[in-house]
Amino acid sequence: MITIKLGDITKEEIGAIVNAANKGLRGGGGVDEAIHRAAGPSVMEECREIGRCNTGDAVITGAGLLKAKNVIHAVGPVWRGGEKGEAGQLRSCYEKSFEVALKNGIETIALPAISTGVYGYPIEEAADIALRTGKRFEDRFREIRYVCFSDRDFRIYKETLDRLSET
Ligand code: AR6
Repeated sequence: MITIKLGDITKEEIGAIVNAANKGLRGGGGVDEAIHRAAGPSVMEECREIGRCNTGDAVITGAGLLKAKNVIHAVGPVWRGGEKGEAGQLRSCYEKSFEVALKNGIETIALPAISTGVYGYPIEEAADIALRTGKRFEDRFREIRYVCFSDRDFRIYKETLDRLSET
């Protein structure tokens, strides 16, 4: 099942939440900062041990003080105009997030709109990739939950899912 909600992903009680991380797994702003702040230091310690993660890939850690059981740190692309392979990289980081979740027996997963904040990816195009990729994995999860942080993003996700469901 695919669901879309408006909210703060750090509050989700779920198998795993996905973080929009950077290659150095060193934390930063946006959802990354919120997740590390809420999780406490253990998640950053695990990230340090892992070291780094390429763009388009994802790694898993525990979730410290969060209600989720795991955090999957996915690295989306920086938007550079759309002709530098960004779409493939964004698709890949969703695929890798789902694959690492499945490998770890996770049946419910919450995801933010990766790359659409600091990294500047246009929300309409990013939502299309996020939801198309989710639909390909839908049967293998109990729930894939997209957590939007603004009314606008929430509306765009809803409209995109409706459109994809029609075809
Ligand atoms: N819950 C759900 N979504 C959130 C939350 C939250 N608590 N906080 C922000 N968002 P961003 P990026 C949304 O900038 O573009 C960091 O510095 C936000 O509104 O967090 O992938 C990292 O360390 C937006 O829709 O991630 C990297 O260096 C979405 O999360 C870099 O930013 C993603 O925005 C990654 O940039």
